[in-house]
Amino acid sequence: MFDKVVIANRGEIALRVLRACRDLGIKTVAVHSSADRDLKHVRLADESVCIGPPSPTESYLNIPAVIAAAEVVDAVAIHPGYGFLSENADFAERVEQSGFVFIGPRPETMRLMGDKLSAIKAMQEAGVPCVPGSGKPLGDDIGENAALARAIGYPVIIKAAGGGGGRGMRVVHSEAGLRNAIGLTKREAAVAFQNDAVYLEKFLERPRHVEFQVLADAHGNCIHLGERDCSMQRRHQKIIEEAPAPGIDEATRQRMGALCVEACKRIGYRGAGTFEFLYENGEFYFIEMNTRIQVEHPVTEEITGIDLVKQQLRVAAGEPLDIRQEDIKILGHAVECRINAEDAYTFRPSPGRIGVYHPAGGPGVRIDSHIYDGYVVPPYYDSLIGKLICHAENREAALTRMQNALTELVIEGIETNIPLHIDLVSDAAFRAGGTDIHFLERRLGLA
Ligand code: MV4
Repeated sequence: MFDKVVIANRGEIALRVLRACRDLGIKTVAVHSSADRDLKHVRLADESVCIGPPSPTESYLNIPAVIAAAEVVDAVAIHPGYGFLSENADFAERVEQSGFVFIGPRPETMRLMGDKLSAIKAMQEAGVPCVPGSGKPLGDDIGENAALARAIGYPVIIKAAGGGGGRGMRVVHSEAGLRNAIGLTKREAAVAFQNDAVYLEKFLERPRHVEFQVLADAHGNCIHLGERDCSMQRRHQKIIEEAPAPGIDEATRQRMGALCVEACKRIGYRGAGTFEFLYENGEFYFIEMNTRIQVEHPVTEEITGIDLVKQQLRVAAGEPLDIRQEDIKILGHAVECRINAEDAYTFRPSPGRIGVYHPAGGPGVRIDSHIYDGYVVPPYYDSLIGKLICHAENREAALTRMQNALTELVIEGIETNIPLHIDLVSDAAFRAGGTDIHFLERRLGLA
C-alpha cells in the first residue's frame, strides 16, 4: 500500500479521503489554498502545504503547484477527489510523468470519456444502450443535419462533445431553430472547451437520472455496485440522491450493471467510475461516464457496505479487487441530502462563520462534513458544507429517518438549504418515488 498520499482537494471530500487513508495506515498530505488553513482535514493531516491564494485557478487547479508539493513532501500518490483536477487527463498524465500514482483511471481513459462523442462510441460498441442520435460530429451541411433531426424526431438536443454535466447544450423544438442552435452551440463550445464538435440526440422530455457505480482493478477485474437515482436537482446541481433507484428491479439492475462491467473490461477501465443514464418509460440511455469518485458515493457505500474510497486507494496501488460480484448484496435503502451554505429558496450563497453546529446522529445516520463550531465558510468555493446520509431497511424508513435527522441537525450563523430538504422529503410526489429531473424546478415554480 502507498506510504504517503497527497489529497488534492478541500472540504468534505478531502476529509473523506483522509479518513480512508487513515484506515489503510497511509500518511496524508493536505495541499490547500491560503483561505483553507483552518479546514478540518488540514489540521488532521500528517503534513500540509499551502499551494496558493484563494482563487481555485491559482491553487486547487494549479497543476505545477500540486505536483511541486507532492515532490517536496516525497509523496507516492495523489488523490484528486471530485471537481477541480479530478477529470483532467493532462493532470493525470503529468502526475504519472512526475513519477506519482494518479488515484483514478489511466489518462487515456479519462480522455476517452472526457470527449462525450468518443464515450458514446465506446459504449455503443460495448452494447450499452445510448440515446438515439447522430453518434458523430455534425457537419456544415444544414440539409444533412435537418434530415438527421427529422429522422430522430423533434425535440432534439444539440450537445458539445467537450461539454458534459449540463454545459454546452441546447434543445431544439423544430426545424426552424436547428441551424441557429447548431451554430450557437458550436461557437460557445469553441470558446468554452476549445473543441467546436457538437452532436445531436433525441431530447428526452421527462427522464430520471439513474447512474451505475463500477469499481475496476488494474488486472481486468470489475464489479458494479448497483445504481443511484439523482433526479432531484436544480441547474445541474444535484441536491438529493438515493440508492437503490425507486422501481428498478433486481433483474434490470443486474442486466444494466453487467453491461457497465463489460464496457469497463473492454476499455481497460481502472478505479471507481459512474455510468450516467437517462431513464424514461422503463428504458435506459447512456449519456456520460464520470471517471472520478462522486459526491453521492456514500449512498452506495451504505447499501453495499463497501468503502469506495478505500477501494480506490487499493486498486490504484495495484491490488486486485477482493470483492466478487456475488458478494455484493443491496441492503435496504439510503438517501443523501446535500447541505449547502445558501439561502434555501433563493439559492444565494451564504458564506460566513458557523456559530453553532449540532450534528444529527443515531442508528443509520451518517454525516460527511468538515464543518465545526466557529468554522468560517469561505466565499471562494462550492457551497457544499456537508452531506447527511440516512440508511434504513426500506425507502419509507430511510426518508422518515431523514426527516428526523434534518430536524435534529442545527447549523447556525449562516443560511443553509436544510428547510428546503425538510420540505422535499415530506413531499407526497417525492415520497411516492420516481420523480423526474424537472421535478424540483417545477415545484419551485421555475418551470
Ligand atoms: C439530455 C437530456 C434529455 N435528453 N439528453 C444534462 C446534464 C448532462 N449530463 C446531460 N443532460 C441532459 N441530457 C437528452 N438526449 C436532459 C439532460 C438534463 C439533465 C440530465 C441529468 C440530470 C439533470 C438534467 C437537467 C436538465 C437536463
